[in-house]
Parts: sequence; structure tokens; C-alpha cells
Amino acid sequence: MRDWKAVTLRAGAAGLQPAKLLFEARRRNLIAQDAGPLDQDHRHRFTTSWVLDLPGANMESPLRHVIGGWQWTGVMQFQTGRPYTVTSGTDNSLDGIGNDRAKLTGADVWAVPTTACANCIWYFNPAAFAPNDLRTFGNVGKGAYYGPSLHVWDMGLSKNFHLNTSSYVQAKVEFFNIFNMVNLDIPNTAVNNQATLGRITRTDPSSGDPRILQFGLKFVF
Ligand SMILES: [Ca+2]
Repeated sequence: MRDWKAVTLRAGAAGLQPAKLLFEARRRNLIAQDAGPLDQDHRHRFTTSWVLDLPGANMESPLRHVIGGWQWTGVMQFQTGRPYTVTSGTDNSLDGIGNDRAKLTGADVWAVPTTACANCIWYFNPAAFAPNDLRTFGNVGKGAYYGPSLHVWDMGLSKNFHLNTSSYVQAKVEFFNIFNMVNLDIPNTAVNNQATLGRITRTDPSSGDPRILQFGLKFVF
């Protein structure tokens, strides 16, 4: 809760006219409530990669030409979700900029509805948010909530089939998202769109692909 009397006294001491006092109070309030994490603020992130020569390259059996000499590569990344801001979707602040934040209703943000969600997943309770009042900017903090985490495992196998000392054919198979994990985007956050508010309706735009398998052959000479 802001100390409006103190704000008014300070503004008065600064010589501001009464007509400017409300603007001054709003400006200070806006700055305080717009302080929050950047959209890229993933609190935890772990990534690793590897290149491993599988055994069998030096075995005496002719099978070494088939099952020996393969190389196993991989990239794994895990990161916690990114912040999102629940917005009003309506310029109730009347400042001509359509990014007003929503207003908290007091309902439990995480008490998601028990009704079925068609082609979507409930992530937060839409009843916890309402449009901001006229001539206010809303009281939901910027980036106050975090979206779902991300897990990605990519792997590949490759082997060089030497034709002579200077040329070879490289065979490769690559799996992207090999475990076919579902990586979701953040939920829909505009209060004026009640049909999607609080629901996740898509996978992550950059890492949300399902498992993808591809083969390759490369002739090096
Ligand atoms: Ca606005």
C-alpha cells in the first residue's frame, strides 16, 4: 500500500499544483508496479553436449565395418519457465497504450477450473483476474508468474565408411526431441479473451516440436 499522504506532501513541497498531484502519484505507482523480471528471466538453466566414440572400431571381426566405429553425439537442455504478465487487453487507463495490467480479484490464482479444456491445458485460474478499473493501470505485477519448464534431448549417430585414404561416406541418423517430450508455451494472459485466459493452447514456439528423425549420407573426397 502506498503512502499517498507522503506522496502528496512531497509533491506539494516540490511546488506541484493540485492538478498534477494525482499524475505524480500515478507515475510513482506505475514505476513501482512495472518493476519485474524480463521475459527472458529463466531462473535455472542446464545444458550439456557430448561426442562419444562407441566401442568396436578395432575389433578383429569383419563386423567392425558395420557395427564398429560409430559416434554418438547429443545435446540436452533443461530450463525453468519464463515470466509472463496477465494483462487487461483493454486500454482502461486511457493513455492510448494497450498494455494495461489486469486487476487481482482475490481468488486463488492456482485453483484451476475442473471443467475439461478442449485442445488446451489449464494453467491458472481465470477467475483470479479482472480488467483494470477505468483510469488505473491494474495491480498485477509485471512478470509476476512463471510459465512451464522446458526439456529437450537431441541425439545423433554417425559413422564414416572409408573408401580410401582420402575419401569416405558418412552415414548419419539424428533424433530431435528423441523422447518426444511436450514443451509448452506460456498460458494466454489477456483478460479480455475469456475463451483462452489461463489456458495453454500451443507448444513452445522455438522448442515445441515433436520428435523428428532424419537420415543423411555425405560423401567426403
Ligand atoms: Ca493503457
